[in-house]
Amino acid sequence: MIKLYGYPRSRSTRVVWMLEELGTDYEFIKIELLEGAGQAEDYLKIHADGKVPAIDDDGFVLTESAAIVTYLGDKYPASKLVPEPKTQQRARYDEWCFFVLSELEQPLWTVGKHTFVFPEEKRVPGILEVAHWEFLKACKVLEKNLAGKEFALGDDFSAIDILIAHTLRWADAFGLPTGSRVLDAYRERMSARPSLDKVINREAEAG
Ligand SMILES: N[C@@H](CCC(=O)N[C@@H](CS)C(=O)NCC(=O)O)C(=O)O
Repeated sequence: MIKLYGYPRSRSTRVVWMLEELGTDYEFIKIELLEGAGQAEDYLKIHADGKVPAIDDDGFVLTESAAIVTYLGDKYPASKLVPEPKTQQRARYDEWCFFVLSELEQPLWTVGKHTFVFPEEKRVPGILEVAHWEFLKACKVLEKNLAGKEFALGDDFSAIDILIAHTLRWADAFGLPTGSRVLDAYRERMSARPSLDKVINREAEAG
């Protein structure tokens, strides 16, 4: 059974969401990040930087949320949650993945780091305004791409919707408006998926 090392309402939520969409069994192992468990010697053997998520699939250890979600989609091709490798649709999926991680998440995480993640002496308040501006720029691009579409890749839900919607839900939780009705409606549509209730329950069980 796949082991997922995670922490509720973190980037490991993306992997929990994917596993719930797949309907496969998995073990959720909570890493008590706030108590420093990420830096424990044993956990550093799994994730060299002591972060979540990480998975252990029968001895194969993988980190990075987008890489894990994609790996799981490839492992269960019948789910059609990740387009087949070596196709144009897969290239489109990859394009979205890189966009989410490098353009959309990056300024959002800058806001997170400089408001509640970093120790106070490392926070630079002046960066918040420029990070929000950058986030809104990325939102505009996303809006153009999502306009008139039910899902990011067209008519069917896919793993990229998990990555985008999770990031938009994070922005909402951080109190950062997207400034876009299209994006807000998309986020709410994705949030209404039954799998997300299961994600919330599974994370709540972990404490
Ligand atoms: N790019 C990584 C980022 C992982 C990451 O930063 N995880 C955070 C939780 S959302 C973490 O574990 N932070 C603990 C730390 O920085 O020590 C991914 O997408 O998996």
